[in-house]
Amino acid sequence: MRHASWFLLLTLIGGSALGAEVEVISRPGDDKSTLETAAQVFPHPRQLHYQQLETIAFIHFGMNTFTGREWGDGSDDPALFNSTKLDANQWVSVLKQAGFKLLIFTAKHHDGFCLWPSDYTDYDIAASPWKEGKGDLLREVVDACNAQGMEIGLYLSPWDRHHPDFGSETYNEYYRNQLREILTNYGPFREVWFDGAGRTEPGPSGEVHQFDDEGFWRIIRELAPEAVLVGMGPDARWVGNEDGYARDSEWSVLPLTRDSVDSSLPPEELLLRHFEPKNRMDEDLGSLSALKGATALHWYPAEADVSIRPGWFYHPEEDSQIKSVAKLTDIYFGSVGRNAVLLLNIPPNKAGRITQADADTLLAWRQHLDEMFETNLVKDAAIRVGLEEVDPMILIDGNISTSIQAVNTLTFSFDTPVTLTNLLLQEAIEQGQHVAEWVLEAEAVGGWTEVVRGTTIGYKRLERFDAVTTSSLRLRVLKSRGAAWIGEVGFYTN
Ligand code: FUL
Repeated sequence: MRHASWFLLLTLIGGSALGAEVEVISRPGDDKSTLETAAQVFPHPRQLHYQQLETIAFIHFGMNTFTGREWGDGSDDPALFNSTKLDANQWVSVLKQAGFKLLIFTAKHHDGFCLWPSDYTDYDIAASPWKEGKGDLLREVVDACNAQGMEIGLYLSPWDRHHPDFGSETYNEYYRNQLREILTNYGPFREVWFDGAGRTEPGPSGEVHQFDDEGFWRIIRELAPEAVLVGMGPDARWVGNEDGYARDSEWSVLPLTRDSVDSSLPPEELLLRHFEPKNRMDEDLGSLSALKGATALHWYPAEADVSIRPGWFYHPEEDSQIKSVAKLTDIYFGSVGRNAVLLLNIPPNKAGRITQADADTLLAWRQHLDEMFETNLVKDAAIRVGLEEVDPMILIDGNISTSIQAVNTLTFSFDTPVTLTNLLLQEAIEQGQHVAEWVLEAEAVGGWTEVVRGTTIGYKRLERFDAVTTSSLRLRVLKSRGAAWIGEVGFYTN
């Protein structure tokens, strides 16, 4: 029953049957064809890697740190940028201890001030007094990440309130040049974050800027092929709020387009040609009714972003408003636990350090999560799918690609009663996202009683509930798009 052998078998009998990150619907408008196609869409390896990071750190640092603003207008004097104890190694070391594996750094925010000495502008760190104009903060961050084994992501704000040509094609050329400059001289980058802000703001000429999105993505695919393009990019989407919470039903398979498509094109080409950058904020993005009318579907998971403080940049007056461990844990359940990646922002202060209070909170939060998920009670269960006994290791080995096909009820029996308060479920998403409804029940005097029920699972589903003590639990998949492959199950007490 090990998924691996099933996967191997399918691999042996032919590639295309396995699906891809983009799939064309053979009979658009037909429900059966739409759902069958949806079941075949699964992540590109770079998207799978990204989803498995679970939590990503975000650093907002720049001109706004010194002016106390959130959105600079691009007129601030570079002389304001100066930091006394700036230490990118401290950032990375705190974030690493807090369990992050990727850090996204704001090399340029909306104010246009560049934190590396750019060949394409004078409005950059070389014009500041920091290190007498010889500093390169992007280099320091990338070096610290590389030295400490942290992956690096790039935030290069498309909206630029300083550049005089914003609003015209000349600015696109500038942005393309800067992308090439950064991706050639720094890296390797694993994510590029395309902010949606400023897409309706007029530039100095009064024109709303028309971004060359496709041109930008193609440069990144060429120079940083492992990087996921997030936000206004086609590989992962902004969840739709800045609170860190995903939807209750968070599907990763979304309509790519309703236009006619050339099905002979490779998935990558279909994606770059047809993807439309826009905010996807509707509550329902992936049910059958949301997919209806699409001609092609793609793997487009959610990323939920939030700051540990009210602002994205550091402001001393917010020192007393650092989110608590309990709040961050709730956010974790509401993002990672709902099939999204959590992007958590931790802004360094003017001195160029993550404050002790932010660091302490982060470490306490991670420790709390580690303790919560330390002992998986499933290890002591006898597990059956229908009547067939299965090896519990398949469901607790931390590897979603060893999985069980939930053709039938999964039953977990214990020799002595267990008490649980938390549930973890994961689908083997390298095969796609299939489960649409499930229920966990416990055996009690008089029969089975419901513990918790939900809709989607996807990469991960986490639930908390009042303590239940029982010797037998069962998981039933009630609705699924084709076969439901369960990669991991966890029962925990805290
Ligand atoms: C938003 C920006 O306008 C904020 O300043 C911040 O960078 C946030 C992550 O994205 O769109």
